[in-house]
Amino acid sequence: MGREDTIPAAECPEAFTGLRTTEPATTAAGMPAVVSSMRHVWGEAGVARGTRTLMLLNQKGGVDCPSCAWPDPDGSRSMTEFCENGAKAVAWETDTRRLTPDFFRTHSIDALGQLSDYEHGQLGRLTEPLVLRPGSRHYEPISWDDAFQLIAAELNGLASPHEAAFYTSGRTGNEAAFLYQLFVRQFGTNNLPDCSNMCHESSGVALSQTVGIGKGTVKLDDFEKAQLILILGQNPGTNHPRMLTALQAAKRAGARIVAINPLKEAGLLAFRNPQEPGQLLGLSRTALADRYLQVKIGGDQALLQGLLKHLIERNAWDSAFVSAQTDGFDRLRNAVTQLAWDPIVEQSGIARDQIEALAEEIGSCDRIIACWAMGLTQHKHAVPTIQELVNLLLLRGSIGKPGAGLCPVRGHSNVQGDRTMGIWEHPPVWFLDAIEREFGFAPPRETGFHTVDTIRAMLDHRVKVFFALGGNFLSATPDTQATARGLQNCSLTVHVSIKLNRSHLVTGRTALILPCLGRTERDHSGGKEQFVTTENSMGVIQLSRGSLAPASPHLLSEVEIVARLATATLGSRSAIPWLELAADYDRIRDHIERVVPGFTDYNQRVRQPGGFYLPNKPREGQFPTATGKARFTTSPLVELRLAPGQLAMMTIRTHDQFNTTVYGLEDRYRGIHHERRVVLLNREDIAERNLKPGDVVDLVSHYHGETRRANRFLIVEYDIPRGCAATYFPETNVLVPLNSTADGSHTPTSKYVIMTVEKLQ
Ligand SMILES: Nc1nc2c(c(=O)[nH]1)N[C@H]1C(S)=C(S)[C@@H](COP(=O)(O)OP(=O)(O)OC[C@H]3O[C@@H](n4cnc5c(=O)[nH]c(N)nc54)[C@H](O)[C@@H]3O)O[C@H]1N2
Ligand SMILES: Nc1nc2c(c(=O)[nH]1)N[C@H]1C(S)=C(S)[C@@H](COP(=O)(O)OP(=O)(O)OC[C@H]3O[C@@H](n4cnc5c(=O)[nH]c(N)nc54)[C@H](O)[C@@H]3O)O[C@H]1N2
Ligand SMILES: [Mo]
Repeated sequence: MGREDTIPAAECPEAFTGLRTTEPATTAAGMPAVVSSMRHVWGEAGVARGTRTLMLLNQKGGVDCPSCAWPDPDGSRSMTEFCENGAKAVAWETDTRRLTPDFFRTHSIDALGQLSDYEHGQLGRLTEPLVLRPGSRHYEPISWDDAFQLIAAELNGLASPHEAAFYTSGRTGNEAAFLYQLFVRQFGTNNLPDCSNMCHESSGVALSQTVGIGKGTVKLDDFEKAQLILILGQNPGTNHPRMLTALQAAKRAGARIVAINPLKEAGLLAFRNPQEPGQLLGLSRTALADRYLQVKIGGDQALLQGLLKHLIERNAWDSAFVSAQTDGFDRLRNAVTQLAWDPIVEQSGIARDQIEALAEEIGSCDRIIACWAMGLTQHKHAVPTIQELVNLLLLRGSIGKPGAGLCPVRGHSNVQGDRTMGIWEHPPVWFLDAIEREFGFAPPRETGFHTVDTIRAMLDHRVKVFFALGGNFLSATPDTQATARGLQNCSLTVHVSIKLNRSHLVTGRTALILPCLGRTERDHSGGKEQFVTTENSMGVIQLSRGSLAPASPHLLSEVEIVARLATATLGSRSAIPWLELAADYDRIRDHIERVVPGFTDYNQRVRQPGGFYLPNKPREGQFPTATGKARFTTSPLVELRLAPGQLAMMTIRTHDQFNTTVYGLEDRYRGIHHERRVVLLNREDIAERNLKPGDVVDLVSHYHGETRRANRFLIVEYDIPRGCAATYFPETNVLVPLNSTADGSHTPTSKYVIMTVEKLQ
């Protein structure tokens, strides 16, 4: 695609902001993290207000941090149970600046499109519902009632309910999520795409096929009982900083840590715990990874197959566990013994003796935890790769006992809970049956659209109304320009949001922004103090109660927005008392209790300090699969081939962002300062192309004869394997091909974009 037909507002402007590089850090956190936290919180939220909110973060009965889904300790918690990036998330949300309708009167959507993603966040909190009328370039205020009537008229005017799609981002609490999917299903469709489709969907698919549940199996206290912790494709120092405390405790209890990552991430190398005075002052630190394998991008499947081959050829499996608890082992044994070492070494980029040394270490342990995130899930072969990891743990009997198990580290703070609540385009039959029983209507049974299908359907006019409960669909999805065209094809696009983002600027014929309460704010819906509940990465359900005054008196809670939307749209077609439910979230929880297993005495148990764990059979060594056993799987090694000159590019997060929300321009640990338009390349790959650090290049991606282009990136020399490149998400989402998705999970392959660099003349 040329750049002539692009929609400029869809992408962050190309201007450089002033790159400076320093040596990458070899230790995470410590004093710089504390200083950075306070700078953000005091700067944006004010000193007293900001400090008070931070003290409630992740406390029992306080606010569930709106940043990542890492769990809180079950027992006593420290006074400051938050991290630098949680502090930034809170600062961003509790911003004292306001984005009022006046501002939109003087700023068109075209002018706003020229601001950067960072600048959008600095405009402050949205205060009133806004509408962009057909043909207008300016948002203007609209009353809540008129907004709901407008949406209802569009939805009810569709030829079929399947012409609407209802997206969810993973910050939405359980109560709003449950009500939302209920509304969407009573409206008549399962078109419920969500951010999970782009995130841990591959983990869900891989795990449900093998251990019978699409979630992880470890608890936080398993870390201290583990002998060995494998961390693949995850950057916890930035994205789950509180995980470093768990890793530190594990190290002190004698565990060894193995990091598998193309980059030497600071948070995998060493940690200075800000809670410990000596470490805070920089006098000491805890070394983390004992072994660091700088795998090539996409090379984990090969590496894992090499490990399995060595272990099985050395008879190093737990025969009692394998014979009693699993099936499929003989097939796996046959498959791996036939594997050749050359492709394993070639694709992983790791020498055979290193693979064998790690295999020996794994073979000497039976309490192993495997952690992973987007470095494994966003590949074409993500599902088989995660299944090789399951094979590895099953081989060692490392699932279903203390100190061992699978730990897919979730992203958004309630992404796991939203799925439990039924935000899913193909929910299980039992779930729909339970909805039918509880609410007395027949929910649709056909599979709905996931995220990529939604974009395709908007592109060919099969979806005409797009509604988003949170998130930033335009910037988070692959192929930004295609998504932009899809959104523009819609008759109506609606975003429930707390701040302005790019998805509000590239719209359907009519567009609405519905501003809602943030998690840190008091929720007095129905005149009563309400709280919401969330599920963390380890299946703990806990309550979250905001304490700050809302950013504006006009804000509604997400729950109330959904209830009023349902009332306006369904009218007398629905017997569900939506507004009564929204006036007392306990009533929503009573329904959830009767629909979703594991929520017995929900209202009572969630009020207990720390909440409660959902049942998790594999954690107890039971596997709810078709055969009642955990399943070994075999998959052929996927061949990764680059043509001469091509690079495999991963799109990753800096230390100063939450997904598409840009808090600042620093990637402190990687030593990349004040610039996001960078491409990290190996020294030899730079030299081979007659380039040098600081050169400006365009990036061109290649997929089945299609090319996509992102202009103007600065070359940074970095310690990354040959043939690999790294750039920041979302600036390079424009390069991610829409149709390049993971087999079995439809997750965009954001960590393996085949591209070339072109020097500007
Ligand atoms: N502060 C902050 N916290 C966040 C987020 C945020 O943006 N900011 N996002 C949240 C969300 S939604 C999510 S899903 C998580 C994301 O958490 P992560 O998955 O840690 O995030 P990414 O930046 O995508 O990092 C992927 C890591 O995988 C490595 N990697 C990439 N490709 C490969 C590969 O092929 N093999 C291996 N072994 N490694 C690879 C990269 O070098 C990088 O270290 O974090 C959550 N928490
Ligand atoms: N290239 C590339 N693309 C990726 C990824 C990648 O690694 N590389 N990662 C993928 C992953 S893992 C994920 S999870 C998705 C994320 O996709 P999304 O969840 O869609 O994106 P976010 O950037 O998290 O959404 C941020 C927006 O949410 C809104 N928001 C914040 N708080 C609230 C709230 O309390 N309520 C409401 N209603 N809105 C709120 C704000 O307005 C903000 O602009 O992106 C995916 N896209
Ligand atoms: Mo995510």
